[in-house]
Amino acid sequence: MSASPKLYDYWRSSAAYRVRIALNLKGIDYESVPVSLKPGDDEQLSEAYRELNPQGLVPFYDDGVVATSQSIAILEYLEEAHSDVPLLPDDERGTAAVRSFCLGIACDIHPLNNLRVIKYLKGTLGLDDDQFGAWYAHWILEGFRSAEAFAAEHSSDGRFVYGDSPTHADCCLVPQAYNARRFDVPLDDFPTLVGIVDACNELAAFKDAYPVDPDA
Ligand SMILES: N[C@@H](CCC(=O)N[C@@H](CS)C(=O)NCC(=O)O)C(=O)O
Repeated sequence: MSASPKLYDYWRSSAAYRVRIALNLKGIDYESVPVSLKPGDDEQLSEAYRELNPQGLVPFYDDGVVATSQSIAILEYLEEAHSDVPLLPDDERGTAAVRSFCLGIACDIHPLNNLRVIKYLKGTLGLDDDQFGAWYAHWILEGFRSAEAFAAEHSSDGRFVYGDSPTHADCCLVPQAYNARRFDVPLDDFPTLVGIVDACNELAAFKDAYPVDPDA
């Protein structure tokens, strides 16, 4: 394994943000290699980056042993390769529940609001800002309704989605809530989720992963 794993990253990518949190929680030092998704830069679509990841999306992770795209695949790999700090419950039922929560966010909310979808809605289909805002909010609110019920059932004390320690579920929830707040989606109906996000954001691993614009 190389001394410094590389995370191909963009500060505001919520999928990359999931991985940054997991790396921090596990205490894995890594090098962040910026791939600018900023319209006009579009480095994710460059030939050089597509040679690495033909999907043209971030994140991409390479530690010299495994080189892979897809944040959930990366989280699962990190779990296998760095099991000293577990981010999945130690029983099958809990693990299945956490995976289900994560895929609810990663497969059923995030892809509907991703950058290329936004570009298509606003550019190709010509949605105005209000129509786009309604689309964006709809899919977050729809997904967060079941996420709220899940967290209310499974969180031990309101600090984490499942049980009393951080899991992949928190790695997925916190970035999705960041996206919601970025686009002013009201989260008043999700007190359990908001409490968890705010509690997680007090922890160093989450703070250090928080999106910071390098050009600000
Ligand atoms: N399912 C992928 C999603 C990756 C993804 O959509 N990344 C976004 C940033 S959050 C991206 O690279 N978007 C670039 C684009 O849409 O052109 C994962 O979980 O890694």
